[in-house]
Amino acid sequence: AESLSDAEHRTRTGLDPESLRRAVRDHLFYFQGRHPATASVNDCYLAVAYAVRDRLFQHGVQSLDLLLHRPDARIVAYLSAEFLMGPQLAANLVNLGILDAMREAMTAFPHDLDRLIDHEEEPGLGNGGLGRLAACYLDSLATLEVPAIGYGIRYEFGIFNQQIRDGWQVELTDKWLHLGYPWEIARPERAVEVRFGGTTEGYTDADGRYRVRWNAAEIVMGVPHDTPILGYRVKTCNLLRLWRAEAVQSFDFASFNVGEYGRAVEQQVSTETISKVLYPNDASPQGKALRLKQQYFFVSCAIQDMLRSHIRFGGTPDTFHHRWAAQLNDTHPAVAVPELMRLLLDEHGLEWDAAWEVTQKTFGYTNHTLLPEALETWSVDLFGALLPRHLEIVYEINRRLVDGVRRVYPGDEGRVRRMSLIDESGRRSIRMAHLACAGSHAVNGVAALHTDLLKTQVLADWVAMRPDRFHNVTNGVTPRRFMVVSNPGLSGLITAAIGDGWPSRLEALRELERFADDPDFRARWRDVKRENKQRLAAAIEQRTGIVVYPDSLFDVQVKRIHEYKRQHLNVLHLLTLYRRLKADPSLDIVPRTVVFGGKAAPGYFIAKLMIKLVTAVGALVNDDPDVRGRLKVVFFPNFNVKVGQIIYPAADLSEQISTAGQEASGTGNMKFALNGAITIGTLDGANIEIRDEVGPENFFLFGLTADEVRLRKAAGYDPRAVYESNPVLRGVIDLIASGALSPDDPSRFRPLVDGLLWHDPFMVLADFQAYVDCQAQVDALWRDGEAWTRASILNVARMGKFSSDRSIRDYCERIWHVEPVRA
Ligand code: 7GP
Repeated sequence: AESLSDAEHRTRTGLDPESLRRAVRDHLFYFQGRHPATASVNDCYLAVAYAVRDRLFQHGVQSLDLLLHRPDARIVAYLSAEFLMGPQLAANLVNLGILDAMREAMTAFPHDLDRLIDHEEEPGLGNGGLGRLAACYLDSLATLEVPAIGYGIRYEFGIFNQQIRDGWQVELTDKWLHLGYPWEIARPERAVEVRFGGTTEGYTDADGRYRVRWNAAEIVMGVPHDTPILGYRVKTCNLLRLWRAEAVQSFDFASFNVGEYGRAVEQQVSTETISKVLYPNDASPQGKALRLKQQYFFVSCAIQDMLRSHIRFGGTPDTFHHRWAAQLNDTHPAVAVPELMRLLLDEHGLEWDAAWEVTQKTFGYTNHTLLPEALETWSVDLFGALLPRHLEIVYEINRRLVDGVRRVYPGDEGRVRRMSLIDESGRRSIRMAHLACAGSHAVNGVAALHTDLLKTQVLADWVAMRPDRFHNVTNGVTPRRFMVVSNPGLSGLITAAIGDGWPSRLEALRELERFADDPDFRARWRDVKRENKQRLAAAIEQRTGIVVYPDSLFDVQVKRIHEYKRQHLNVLHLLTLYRRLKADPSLDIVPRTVVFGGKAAPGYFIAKLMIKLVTAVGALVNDDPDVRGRLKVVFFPNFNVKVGQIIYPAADLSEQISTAGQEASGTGNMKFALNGAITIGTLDGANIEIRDEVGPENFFLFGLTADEVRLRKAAGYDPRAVYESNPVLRGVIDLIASGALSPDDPSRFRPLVDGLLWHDPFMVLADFQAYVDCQAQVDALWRDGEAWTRASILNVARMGKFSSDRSIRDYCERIWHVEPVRA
């Protein structure tokens, strides 16, 4: 029970139901101009959001704003081209501790709180794992009371909305701003200028020193938009600061005056294109000029903003790194390295060595993928045309780097070529990962295996030269959003058992272990899961028309669609089950509902074909009288954070089946296990660490290891031979190839089948039998409901390591060297 002083404190700070009710009513009247009786859902949503935002800012004014006046505090700047924040209302209410109070307050209005939460659209300013990780980290930074700002781009259009039409993915524009976005506040008075193109020239300054001036050809304004980020039940409120590109002058008056109205706005349109749309490619950059412009745009805004506040509050350029610890979320912001150098050298007059020391001490670099096609490079020509001064600086960084390599390894020109920032094979290009390594004091991977592979393969030469700069920081996810907000049933049950400290001290979940053998607790655990499955079943029927049964095993794979993630391996298993049932309709099988979800990059043909394959299998299986509802296949459209919050709590089985060595970490794997799903997975990414924590007996392991994959490939992998020697595999492959799944176009899936038979770079066929056998073990455990529930409880109890709070503590200690500041 709450103490009296707590309740008093709430009233005084406007957090009690009566104050909240008044605040919502005021916002309805004064912001929306509506009377409660006639207010629409959106009116009520906006009024509630503003009332909540007021309370966030109240905290914010007391933390970050005051902090800037304290010269000693170090602030984290998380630089990321993507922040996949998810819906804000419920998460903010939970962090403020007023979810119930607001629910009560809203009984006086025509729409209840849950209706408003459901109405909210999310800002989809990210593609997948990397963007969502950034959002989890902001939540944890605030919760741990570490001052931080997330810097990124305020895309007008985020990740596309996915519709499924006739089984195919169709992309629709995401208009997340169309009903108004109440969580942010624009700060036009803090706009900064960003320049592009033009030329550079040398000159001698007043002290007789050689300097460089950049005469740019284009100027763009960056306007910051701030969203407050409140920690869980603390007073720290940090900031997400996203930049929108705006033309310096809306009209070119010269053109306007001669009557060319169209020409007059052209420049404005082209400028504002910079923050127009998020590139929808997960892990395969396109090398387009606009993308480089986006990267430089937000990075330049961020670094200028950081320098400005540092100096305004009494700092000097040479102490910039005392104030700021900046993290590069993959290489998208890597141009921050030459940008900080440029500002320190050209605008603040530092010498090279001093500027370089500040730069290296400022930055850390996190790598998120080993996929060769995902390692960003920019053609030297393009880079030089847009950023001529930065190209000079990159060349100078490289000259010194290469000198260093030659000093340590005389005569080893192969090594020089491999480590150079410039790839000289073919069209010359800048290797952004090398630039990020060169400019950072710390480089990290996102799970133990990934860091090992990074160190022994992709960045081995860098490790040889600077071994102590490499670290592992295993990813984590926020238990506030992914348990408290999205799974109130389970959270309530856990709190009733072990108290309410676990959301900010996730290791405390261990105390659940002693309930794993308690029959009563197990029964309640199952009840919660069943309710969550009913909710998902209703959502599935509403969105796809498919009826599924909550008593079946919910077997779920949601994530971006990619060959390395092997959604097609899952499909091969499904078809294996289907063929068994067709051969013997009276077979006693475990009823399963197999749910898929995820977006495919619009230009990734095979990924889109995989979606069509899933829906085609659904069409074949779902209404087959021989199947009798024992197998259901669902493609849940438009997977995003909001959909995830319905799906993770309802899953029994979590599919984490990437080819070993390919998935850097995975974070969905953590969200599932924290909600009581048991994982079927390979030894890849963080799966390895999850299995170590939950115990091998509570994890379904299958497949080749990363080493075995490598050896098998080196020995000359022949997928055709696997196909020939396995009749079950042959059966399913032949079924797909036969055209039975695509009667209107029998050769539709040929590219997929041929890819598997002749290349199979992700070893789908090699792992097929192990996967099918492992799924049989899943069935066996499922048939023993008590044993399954026990394993489910133990999974949750042992997942404490995967809170993003732990990850952020690791970054603070090992990479950023920052301390919490109590607001
Ligand atoms: C993802 C990785 O694929 C995933 O394994 C990891 O959990 C996540 O980052 C967070 O670390 N990578 C991306 O989302 C991505 O876009 C390209 O990588 C740079």
